[in-house]
Amino acid sequence: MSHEVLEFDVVSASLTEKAKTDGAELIWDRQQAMKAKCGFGDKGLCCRICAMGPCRISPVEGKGAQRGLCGATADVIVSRNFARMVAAGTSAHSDHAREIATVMHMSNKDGNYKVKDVGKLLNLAKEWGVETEGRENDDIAHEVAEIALNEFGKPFGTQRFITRAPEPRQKLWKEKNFEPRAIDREVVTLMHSTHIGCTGDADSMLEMSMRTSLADGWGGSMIGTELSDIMFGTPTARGTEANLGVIEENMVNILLHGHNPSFSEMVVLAAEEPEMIAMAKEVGADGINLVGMCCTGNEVTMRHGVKIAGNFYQQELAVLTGAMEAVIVDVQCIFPALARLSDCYHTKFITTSPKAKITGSTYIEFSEEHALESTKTIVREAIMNYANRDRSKVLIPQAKSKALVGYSVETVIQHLDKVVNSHTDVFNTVKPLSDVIWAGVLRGAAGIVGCNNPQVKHDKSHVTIMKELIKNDVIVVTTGCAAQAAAKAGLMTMEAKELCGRGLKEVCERVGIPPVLHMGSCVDISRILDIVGRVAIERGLDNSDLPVVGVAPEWMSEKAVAIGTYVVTSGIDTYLGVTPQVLGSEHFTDMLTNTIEEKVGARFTFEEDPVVCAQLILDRMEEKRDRLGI
Ligand code: NFS
Repeated sequence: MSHEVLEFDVVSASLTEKAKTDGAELIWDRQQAMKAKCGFGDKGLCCRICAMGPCRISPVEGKGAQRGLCGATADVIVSRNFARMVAAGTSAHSDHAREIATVMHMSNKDGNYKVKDVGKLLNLAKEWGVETEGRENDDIAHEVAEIALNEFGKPFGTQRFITRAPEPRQKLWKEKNFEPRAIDREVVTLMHSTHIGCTGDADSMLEMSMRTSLADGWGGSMIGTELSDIMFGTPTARGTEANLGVIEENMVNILLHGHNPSFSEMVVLAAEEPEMIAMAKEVGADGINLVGMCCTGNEVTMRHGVKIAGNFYQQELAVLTGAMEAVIVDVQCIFPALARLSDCYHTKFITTSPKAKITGSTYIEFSEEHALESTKTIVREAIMNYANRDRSKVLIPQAKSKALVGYSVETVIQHLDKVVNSHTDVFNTVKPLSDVIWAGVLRGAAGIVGCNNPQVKHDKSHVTIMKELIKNDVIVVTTGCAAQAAAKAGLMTMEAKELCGRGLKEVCERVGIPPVLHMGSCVDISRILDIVGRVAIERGLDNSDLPVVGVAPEWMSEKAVAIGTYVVTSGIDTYLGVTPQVLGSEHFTDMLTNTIEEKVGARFTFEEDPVVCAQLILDRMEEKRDRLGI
């Protein structure tokens, strides 16, 4: 097992020693068994889209096979593989959103699913032209949900939320034919176009991918965020703790892992039920300790302060503590390896979604119709398993950090309102934020997002880039597993202001926020699009004019490819700390990192060294500031 990758995360390192003793296999063991990566796949040059192949194009130009059996070149194969990642990522986020819209459509003030943020419901109803006068909230919610559901398959028109973008951006999308139509349609069209014998032109393939990605960012993801806030509450600032040390020795520990709040919210409710807590006490525990991981962890920490056990890379380690009664999952980012690993301990690995059944897990299907009852059955399984814990196998690392979380756009604006001068300024806008950027107190803003990836050291790139940026007066907003890296590193505390430059430190003190703001899960990158757009609109500019960037230092999933593409297509430069599998096509790589800027005013940068990456970001922000004359 290579310990090099763990160097940055002392907590993880102590547990991997335990894995050896327990005979448990971890990702690092599998990585070693895998040996070298496939050189063709790594460059995006392997094509298995039809059964004439698989075809592999030689990475050396002029030597070996230069075309697949159908004649597809490296450019075509690389671009098709990239497009398919965008399609899959868009599907994942959007299908998640569809589930939220579905429970909203069945919501009822007396049922398990009920509208929590009425104000946000009414705002969205107004935005979508839904009559609200004299109507019950449930009625309005059902109509809004139906409109949202139609965004997936409507035969005509484009995504509704694109009208939230700054006007120059909307104009550009229209001119370039980037306006996303129905979400399902964009995904299907992209899949069709990557079929053998369809698109054989890398430029066109990229453009189609860009349009599909917008159906994610300004479609599925934004619908997911908006409707989740309406149904489960818009996040507000609150305290929590993060890292494996949140697992408790004398409690029934339940790890909630996956993505969809329509499930996790119900688990939170079930675990709070007095009858469940009493049952936990009956089996000898002090109570129930629900902890989160990955994006579902983000959803429930943002709305309830549920503690964060860790990020993507730590899912196996949570089981390895030997103190986890159950790992409850729904969809996405779940290692199938958890089934085998759980067998080394008493842990029950419970899958709940027909979309993510895993061999070797205990499958208890979650029913939205009987949501609370259904999750109570699952929580009961965990409680009953407490007696089976083998205390000789328990090792809970003590490390954990405090963190402030819950910074939705609304909450950020509420904080900004505190510094508004009531004589000269208006409340409820992002103007104070844009003012400090224009005054140079802040040099810019960075959205740092994404996963963990064993190709880089765990959390190192996230934390290094964040620290470099805040030191240089760049405010950081973050989501996904990057946010959890920040929480673990103590960057979401008021004390972290000491790591900032003078300007950002003063902003943190006056506004009462940490320098790194937790904005939620990966679908909540739509919150970042929203706040960037508001600043641009406030200044009468486009996103691409602003000194703001997106960064995915340790990304690994197809969702991240869709996100990076919609962020760039929205006019925001994006920095990737793991190089995507595109280098097999010089032309396609050049499009992503260079010529795409002519189309949308932003581009990708691939840079694996986090310190160099941070410097490139800072340079780019200064370049943007110069262009603005600020
Ligand atoms: Ni995002 Fe969230 Fe984490 Fe990566 Fe997975 S949990 S949706 S894909 S690994 S940040």
